[in-house]
Amino acid sequence: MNPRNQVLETAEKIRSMEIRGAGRIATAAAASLRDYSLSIEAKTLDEFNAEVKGASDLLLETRPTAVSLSNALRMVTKYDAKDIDSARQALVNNAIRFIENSRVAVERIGQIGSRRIRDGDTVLTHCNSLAAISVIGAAHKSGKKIKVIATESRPRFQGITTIGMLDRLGIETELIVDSAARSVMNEVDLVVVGADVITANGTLVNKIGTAQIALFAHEARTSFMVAAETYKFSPKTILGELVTIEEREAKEVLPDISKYKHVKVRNPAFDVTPHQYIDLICTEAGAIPPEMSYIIIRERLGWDIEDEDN
Ligand code: RUB
Repeated sequence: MNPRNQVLETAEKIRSMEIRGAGRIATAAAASLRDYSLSIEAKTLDEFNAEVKGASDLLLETRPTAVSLSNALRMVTKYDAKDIDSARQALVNNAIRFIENSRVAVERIGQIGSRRIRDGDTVLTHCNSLAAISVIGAAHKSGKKIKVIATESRPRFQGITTIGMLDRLGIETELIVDSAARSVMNEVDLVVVGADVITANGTLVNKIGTAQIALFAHEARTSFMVAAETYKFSPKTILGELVTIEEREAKEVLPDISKYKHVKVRNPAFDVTPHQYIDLICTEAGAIPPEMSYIIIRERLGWDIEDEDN
């Protein structure tokens, strides 16, 4: 196979959501760039760097919302090399480190976040987040008897993936339609969701429907926790950049719209939850209030206002 085709294939899997979830797309992109870098036949370092940039841009375009992709690709391609061999080696090392750190982060988030779950609690989760499931799984593993309520997460039904994972862990789970979230909220002790993006002021961008669940939780005085690796925080939001919300195809919602003359389907994939509705963001660096997001961006991601050109 032409080495570039492997990158195109990964990009297509991310675009079509065969690979999905902010953490999984970030590690898949890092692995794809690592493999591609090993096959680049360049004569000069500039040529090598241009090939890496081309592949990185292809991967980056696939899911416009996920900052995990741009953070991963930035970390993997951050090297200062004098020749092709050392550039290749540095890139491979960066990718290996990113993938391993990402795995450890999810584990650590599980340990930290699970302390917020008490024996006998009912936890509600939305969509399918490895970080959120890590929290729930760690609570269950520590011997706490918990119940989970999982939403279907229309239109792509990621909730079905979630109930499969929870079932394999032996966790008692109830599946609800998305619109039942308010009906069950009074039975819920804690909402745990993942994140696609967290901005400098602690705003959460996550699967469509998250914002209304947060609002219901707020109104019902139910705690709302976000489980997120630090690479889900968006450095560019400290420069004022807004998060792009991905609009996906109409046919995900309505397979055949042709019989309607005056109907348009809208399919935003993510929504925005204000930080006021978030009690806690659980990261591998600790559980923080959303207002501390700026510090995470500066101290963990190493970004400051001067980094505008990066
Ligand atoms: C997935 C989604 C998840 C986050 C976090 O959306 O919104 O909650 O990506 O997941 P999609 P994780 O299915 O459209 O990719 O914790 O696994 O990174």
